[in-house]
Amino acid sequence: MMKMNVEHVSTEDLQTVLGEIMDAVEITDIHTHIYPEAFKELSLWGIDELLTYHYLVAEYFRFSDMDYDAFFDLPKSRQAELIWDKLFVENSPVSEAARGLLTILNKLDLDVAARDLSAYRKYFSSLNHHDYIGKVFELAGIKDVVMTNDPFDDVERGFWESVGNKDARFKAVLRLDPLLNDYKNTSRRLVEWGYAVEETLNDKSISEIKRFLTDWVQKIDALYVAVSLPPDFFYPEDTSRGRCINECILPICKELGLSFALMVGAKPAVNPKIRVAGSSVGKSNVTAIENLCRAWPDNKFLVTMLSRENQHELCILARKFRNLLLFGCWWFLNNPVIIEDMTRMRMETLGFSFVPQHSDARVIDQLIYKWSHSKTIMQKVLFDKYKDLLDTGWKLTKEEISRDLENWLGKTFWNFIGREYR
Ligand code: HDL
Ligand code: ZN
Repeated sequence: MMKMNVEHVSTEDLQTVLGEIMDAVEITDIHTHIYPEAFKELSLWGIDELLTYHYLVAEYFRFSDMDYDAFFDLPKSRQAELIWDKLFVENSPVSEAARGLLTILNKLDLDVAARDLSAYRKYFSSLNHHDYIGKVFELAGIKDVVMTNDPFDDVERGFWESVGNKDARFKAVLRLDPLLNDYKNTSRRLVEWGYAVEETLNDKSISEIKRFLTDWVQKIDALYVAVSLPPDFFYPEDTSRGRCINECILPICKELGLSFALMVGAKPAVNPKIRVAGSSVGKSNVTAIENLCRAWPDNKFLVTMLSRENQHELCILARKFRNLLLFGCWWFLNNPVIIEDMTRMRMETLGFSFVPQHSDARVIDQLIYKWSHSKTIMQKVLFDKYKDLLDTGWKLTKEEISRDLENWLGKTFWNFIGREYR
């Protein structure tokens, strides 16, 4: 066969080529908590929302002995000022969440050195919400984001039952924490909505829960079904959660061709006084995931675990089950020291067959810092891994590197969930 005169990437050019491709790749962010502007007060953006991000609220209380309720009773703008003064003026903002806010200001070409909160507020107040979303997606290199949609949240359910989502950049996911983690109280909500379920999971309840799932998957066009589970989650387990997974969720996911995302290891309300910021982390049981993947070979499982101590075992498990796709450096793992460790371990164990990151953004602007910080680390790992290849005499083309990153940051996810990669 005639040898094509293809251009190979030299070691000297590798860093530049990687940077260009990383800047150009269009990312699917597979797990976020952001909303299109049609969802009004749920669609958070701007400096005061960024400053009152629950990560920064938790960090504020590390330095303040202010009464918790007194803080939360303050207007958001005053909370923001207290956090700004404590974490950015009285102390250097070296934490990942604090540095992230400065990255956003920097990428928006604001004068970070000025430390001028009123100037930043003036800038954000001059912006148009819709246009700003486009600017953030462009700055972050994001093509589309996957939301977290909770039908049990009255405000969110109201938007789905009135305006719905018409912004193609925002994809939906059916999130089921209340159903799985608090079935007794949730069953009463389902009855209010016309689903003839009972507190006991009898056959009628099982079929009505399946009807509820089908109705909502179709209403929001869910890409997958998701749940956050505590560290003590196990499968199989003879609980309402275990039966709902076994007799409702997995059969419906199989019938509709949907993946089931399990996010395991969150300990809710460890300190309820700091509200959303009050959750913590616990080591989970990877065998639960092993049992699910083996018992349901025709179902697909997207999995992320919250404890650093679970990561290697989970990584090895992914080598055993092709219906398991690991994703992201979730929440308390989303710090550079851990992101680099996890990404290297996963790549050395799984090649490109995992989703390296998701932002978990709650405020739209956070896409900018969460992806800027992670792409820097991913590029560092990729340079080392590709250089290792070149050192063996292997040859690489730009097209191959582009292919790898397109798969890694989007196509692998879309292929796994069985949806058209645009
Ligand atoms: O349950 C989840 O999806 C978590 O990501 C929580 O939303 C958590 O509070 C969070 O925001 N993590 O980043
Ligand atoms: Zn989340």
